[in-house]
Amino acid sequence: MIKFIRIADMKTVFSGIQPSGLVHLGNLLGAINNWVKLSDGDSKNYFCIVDLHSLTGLPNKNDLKKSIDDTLKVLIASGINLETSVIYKQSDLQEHAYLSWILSNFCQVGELQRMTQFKEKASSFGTHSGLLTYPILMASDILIHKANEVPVGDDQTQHLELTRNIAERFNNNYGEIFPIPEKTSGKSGARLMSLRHPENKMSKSSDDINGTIYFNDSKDSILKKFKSSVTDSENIIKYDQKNKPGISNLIEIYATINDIKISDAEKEFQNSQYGEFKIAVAETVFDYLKPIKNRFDELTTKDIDDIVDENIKLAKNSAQETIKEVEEALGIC
Ligand code: AQP
Repeated sequence: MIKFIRIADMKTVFSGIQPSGLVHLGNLLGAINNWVKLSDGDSKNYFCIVDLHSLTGLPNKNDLKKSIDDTLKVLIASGINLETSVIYKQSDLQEHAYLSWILSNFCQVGELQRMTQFKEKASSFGTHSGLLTYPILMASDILIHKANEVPVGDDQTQHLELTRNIAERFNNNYGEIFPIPEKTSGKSGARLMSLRHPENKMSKSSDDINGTIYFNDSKDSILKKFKSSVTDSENIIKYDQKNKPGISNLIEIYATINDIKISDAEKEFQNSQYGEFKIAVAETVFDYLKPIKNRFDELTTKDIDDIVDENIKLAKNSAQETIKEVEEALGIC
């Protein structure tokens, strides 16, 4: 087992997912798919269920518990290589919140108020300070493992930029403790849109669930959702995000799953009708999700408990090493 010592020049990857509902195709193609690929490379990887973040949505206790368990199972079932990767839950590691407090001193209130996600979410949930300071906790998630690379969807670009600024300010004041992390995305799939409202991103908490494909949707449901997806009246399968957001989204889904170029997907369907194309995309999605769903169903409580027990120790070791360095740098040890 390679797992899991800090080797000086080994790249570290961190990414997280909120247990704020059922994992959807956007999470899978925008993030988890890339985690699976990275986990077969030579980096050490931390993939975290960021349950403290999801508290900003004031979830119901039972929903949150179920969502944490399901998200953990999806990550394990997704095919992430557990030899090179640690999967754990954020609230099992209090070091995240501790570092977040320290880092809050390196972040301006105005920067937090300018975050697009804060503006959007503050209007739906009311403005509590968790929504405002959430990006500092995200910075601490990334920096606690000294991550060099953060594979996330495009919606997280602004938060990652803030993390980089926070790390630079800390380093400028207290010495080179943190690497400055880079955002990475796959070739495509970094921003999947709702099938019903292609101007909005596909999301767990969307009002219209028919616009979101969940990892455990049945074949019937997937077909229905794609058949009723919003497109345009041209009947030309061409990628044009501005004028044809619906059909472009379907092309993107097809190309990402098949790992082909957008132009090759366009060529493949140049003589097809929208109806035919929608069914082809739906079938591709079903075939992609099927093994994940099967592995999810097969996982036993013992499998999961064993993975959780081993992984939390590894994550804790890494976090405690960083905290020790940070405390020494600050003079609070
Ligand atoms: N539509 C998307 N397309 C591509 N990537 C996406 N991600 C989320 N939506 C899309 C990426 O999935 C990872 C985990 O996301 P998250 O659950 O932590 O963040 P989120 O943006 O809050 O996800 P949702 O589904 O939209 O949840 P709600 O509705 O609760 O806000 C991240 O890498 C994200 O970029």
